[in-house]
Amino acid sequence: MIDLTLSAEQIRQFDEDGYLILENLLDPEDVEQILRIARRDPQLAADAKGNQNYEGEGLDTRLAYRPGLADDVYSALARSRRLVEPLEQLFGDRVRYYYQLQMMKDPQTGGWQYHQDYGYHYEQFFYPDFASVMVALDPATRANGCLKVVRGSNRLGRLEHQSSGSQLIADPQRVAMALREMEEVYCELALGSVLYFHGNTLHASEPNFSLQPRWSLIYAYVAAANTYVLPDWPDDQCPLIEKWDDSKVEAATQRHWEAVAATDKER
Ligand SMILES: O=C(O)CCC(=O)C(=O)O
Repeated sequence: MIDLTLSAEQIRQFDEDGYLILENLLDPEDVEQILRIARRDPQLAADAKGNQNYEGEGLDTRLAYRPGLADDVYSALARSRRLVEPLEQLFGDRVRYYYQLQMMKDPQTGGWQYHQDYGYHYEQFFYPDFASVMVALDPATRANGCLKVVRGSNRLGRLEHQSSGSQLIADPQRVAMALREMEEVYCELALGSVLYFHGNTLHASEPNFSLQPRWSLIYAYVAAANTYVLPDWPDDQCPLIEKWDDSKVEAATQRHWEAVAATDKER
């Protein structure tokens, strides 16, 4: 069984820098299979929409947002101990799942302006014990618009956010200041690598002007002890994660693969 224990240095890095990349956390072949499913998945194609994450002119950002856990490979991965166990150590707590975002960043599609994910979800959660976990389904490079983060911006607290096209952006004056004071880091990810970033880490991505797609899965989680601000939040929307081992994730992958293959035959 893979040892998922983080070092004290990795935990310190996440606390100070606001992000952590774990290389080889997933098996690249498993990731390739998830991408194969995603590319043929009629439900995903139906859920995909274009966001205008810009004012005026720009390229649309293609994504699917999904609340709740389903019986599919994406939700199986969300429960995988490979993803969740490191996060438990970063939170120092058990983990509740919140939502998933599938980014389908094909060539000539757009990115995101600087924001904090807790900037979006401050109304739901009292504490910023919120993290996003990005799984690269294609290698993510600077050329195909990988995520960029501002190192240490998690320590700024939650910034004011305002609308810009389809998205909320962090106060542009504060972002400019952060970029003067702190380092902007392009998070290139190989297949199998996973990026963890704190809910207050400023992050953005540039459009994909390359010929290579950059698909990814982004899962949002909160620490189990976080407090819902909204009254009576139903537990099924933010369930406490029961971790799955590799064999359960593999079985879900196989089921989903057979389902998309059967749909292909019906067409
Ligand atoms: O994947 C990207 O390009 C950016 C995604 C993002 O900013 C987000 O999920 O909050």
